[in-house]
Amino acid sequence: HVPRTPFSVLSEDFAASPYRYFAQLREELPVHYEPGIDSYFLSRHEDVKRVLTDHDAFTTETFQVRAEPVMRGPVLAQMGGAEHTAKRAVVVRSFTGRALERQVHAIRANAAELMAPFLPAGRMDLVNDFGKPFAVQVTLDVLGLERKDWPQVAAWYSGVTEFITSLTLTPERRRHCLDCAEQLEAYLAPIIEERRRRPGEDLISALCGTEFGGVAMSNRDVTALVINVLLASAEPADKTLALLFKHLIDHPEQLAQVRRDPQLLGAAIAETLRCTPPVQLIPRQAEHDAVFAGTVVPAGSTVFCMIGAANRDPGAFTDPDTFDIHRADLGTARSFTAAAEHLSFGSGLHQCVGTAFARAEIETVAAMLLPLLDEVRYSPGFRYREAGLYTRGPLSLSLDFT
Ligand code: 2IO
Repeated sequence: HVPRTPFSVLSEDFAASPYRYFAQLREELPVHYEPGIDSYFLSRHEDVKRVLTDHDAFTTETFQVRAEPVMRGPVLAQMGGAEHTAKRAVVVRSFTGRALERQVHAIRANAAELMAPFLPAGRMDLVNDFGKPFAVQVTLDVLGLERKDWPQVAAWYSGVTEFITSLTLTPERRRHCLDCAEQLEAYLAPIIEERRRRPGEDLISALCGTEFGGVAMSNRDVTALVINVLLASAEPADKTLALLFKHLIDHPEQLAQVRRDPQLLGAAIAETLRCTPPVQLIPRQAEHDAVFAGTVVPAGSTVFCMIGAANRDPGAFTDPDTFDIHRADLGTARSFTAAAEHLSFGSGLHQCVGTAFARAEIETVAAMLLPLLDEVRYSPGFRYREAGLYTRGPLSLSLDFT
């Protein structure tokens, strides 16, 4: 007989197209153990939701090894109690309300400048020509860093991201990632000192002015949260924008509706996030033995929540594999709050702090692009490819327009 190779999230087949495997995983392997990395993978909506919301049973301690070495200190997701509440509030404040209104102006200015050179030719790679520089420049604006530094910051931050989002890492790559993190920290150090002396309206200044328990945040603590925001804001943004356009191009009727009524963009973004979440995995650590679908996950285990699989669970969404901005169970407004049914922003205490910002950012730029990209279509010969197991998105999206 021909032995069947056991399923592995580390296989080339899974990396090429994970969506093909999700139904079978949810039905037959809802608790998949991956021996190569000694971790469990959960794919059912109810199990993922439980892990993300039962904070006592599933901790974020795994970030100590998965993130702290490159974040140079603790990120928000690692904190708890009063410290978490206080520091989270500072970050939330810089991404909502008046601050968000200011940012929308910066988003428009960045987008206009970046798209201009590609408009006369009628061709643009939405990922590499536009999305990536756009995502990083917008984040630099929020942090109060110089936009001209973007290529350098982007290079360092991709090393940091690689460390956090790789399931396996060679010693050489690990060294490279740590080098990137050290250089990013060295770049930030004098800027942090300067903001302590002369604060502005940016997030770095706000963090420098934050006290917890009567003590100002240390350089280490500020650095970690700056890198935290840099990553969380920049890494998923170009992916979400490109995925939104891909879904709309693949569904011309829905594209036409969004063109006629840009108010539908919120729903289109929410449905894009549900169908193809840019962050596919969220790790936690089991505090005690836990049982899922009859399988024991032992205390101390690393558990990966498979967001893409959970979002397509027929127990949570009707006809889950269909992209439909009008789906009755979407709830556009809810999709960007703690009441969201999709899990693309996580759930519970550590749910994404940037949900409102993410919506405003993608909505603003998509509303600018749509009227400029008339008859938008894939460039001749373009072959669509996605990459990534942890964060996932199009490698490129070459578009022609009139
Ligand atoms: C930065 C993975 C891009 C976060 C992480 C160590 C913590 C946390 C996330 C997201 C997105 C990044 N995890 N943001 O999944 O802050």
